[in-house]
Amino acid sequence: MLEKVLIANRGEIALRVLRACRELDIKTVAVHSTVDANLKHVLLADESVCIGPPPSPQSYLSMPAIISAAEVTDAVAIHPGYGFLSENADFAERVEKSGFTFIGPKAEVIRLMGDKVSAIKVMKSHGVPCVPGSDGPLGTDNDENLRVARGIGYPVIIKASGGGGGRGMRVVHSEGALLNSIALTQAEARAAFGNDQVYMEKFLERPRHIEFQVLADNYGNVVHLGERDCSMQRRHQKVIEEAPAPGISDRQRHTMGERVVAACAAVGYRSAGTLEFLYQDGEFYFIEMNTRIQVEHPVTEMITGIDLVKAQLLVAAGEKLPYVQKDIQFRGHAIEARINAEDAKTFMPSPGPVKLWHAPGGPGIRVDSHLYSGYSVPPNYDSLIGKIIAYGDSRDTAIARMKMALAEMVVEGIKTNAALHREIFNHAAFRAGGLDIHYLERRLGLK
Ligand code: MV4
Repeated sequence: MLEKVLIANRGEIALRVLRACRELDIKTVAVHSTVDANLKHVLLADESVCIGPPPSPQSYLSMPAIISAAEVTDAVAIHPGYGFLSENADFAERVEKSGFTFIGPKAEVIRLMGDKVSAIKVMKSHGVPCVPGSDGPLGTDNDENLRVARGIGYPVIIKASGGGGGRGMRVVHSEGALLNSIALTQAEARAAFGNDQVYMEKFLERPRHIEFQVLADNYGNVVHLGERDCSMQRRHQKVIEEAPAPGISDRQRHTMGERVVAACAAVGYRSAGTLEFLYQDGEFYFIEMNTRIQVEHPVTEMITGIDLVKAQLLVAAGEKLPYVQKDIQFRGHAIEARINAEDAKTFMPSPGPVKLWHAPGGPGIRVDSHLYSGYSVPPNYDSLIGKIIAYGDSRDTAIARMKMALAEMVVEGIKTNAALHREIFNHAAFRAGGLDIHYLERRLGLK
């Protein structure tokens, strides 16, 4: 087993990784910026190292600071969590070249998936359905680009190959706007990602966002853990996620699962990963792959009974997956509400001292949060302060439990988005399930 793991992250996910390490008797090193010395996982870790000032580029994004911290503490492996350096192929490579284990996929696979054009190409070639599109990067031939768009049919979307997660894209509704839109997206992509490669897809107007979780070891064994519906989002920030996705049949899950597993096996995938799809009119379309543990991983854990972070640690230690696909059973329904330190109406961040934190509980309620009374939320980072995960034998039970949990939770001193959640979970349209990715923004717009 790994002897000592450095946790290259902060907040709730750093605490989640620390807890998984503790279960496996792995020693932990927390790294933190100067404003983060009082983070819960820093106080609990076996050792901690201050790696720099509050701005992320000088601390949580500083590769030399993190690798030096691993060196001085004799850590053997680094868990990157999500965000920060988690999908940085150069970081994964430097970690491994420095003699540590990177808890994630191989650097070359992170790089392959980081380039959306190559990710789509490899997925498509292994039978994963993709959005009708340019099947590769757009070239400089205007007539050819006009032909490609005409073939797909308007509206189309131009996306940066180096983008992802909502960055670097532009919808084009008619032929007159195409060439200018391509040029603008290229210019933005060059400035933002240092890579002006763009591609074209049919723009789906009312899709749901459904993603498949995979888990793989170092020996070619890959399983899928079903799907999550992440359609409830605002400005590309997910608000609520659930598993399974409402209305997806066992048959569809099985078919899609087989395909994503085959594709991941073919690229030599390792660790936890997520394939993002758009789902519209009964069809799945792959759009990108995330090569990290995700914020919403707990809903999958709740319906499968598999601890994804422990699994990441075990496969990083060289263990084989202890299960094959037929051992994976899906049971019940889980929903996650992301609790942010922000105004529930304006979404303005609300950092500051937490005067009182009272976590909800009871049957089927899991709370992943680093909050404690007396903790102060710094203004420098993401506003996620915790996640409530409600599990039940049915979606209705999970929702009922979530409503109780939201009513029970107390956070004093800072504002949170709990009131937004209380409203959503009481709303008939949400209770019916299967809403598209624009629903929340449309509805917030009406108020
Ligand atoms: C799309 C799309 C419609 N059609 N691609 C946004 C984030 C990035 N992961 C891909 N995104 C989209 N790609 C085609 N061909 C709509 C979106 C999209 C979206 C996707 C998932 C979750 C939220 C979204 C919000 C706006 C747009």
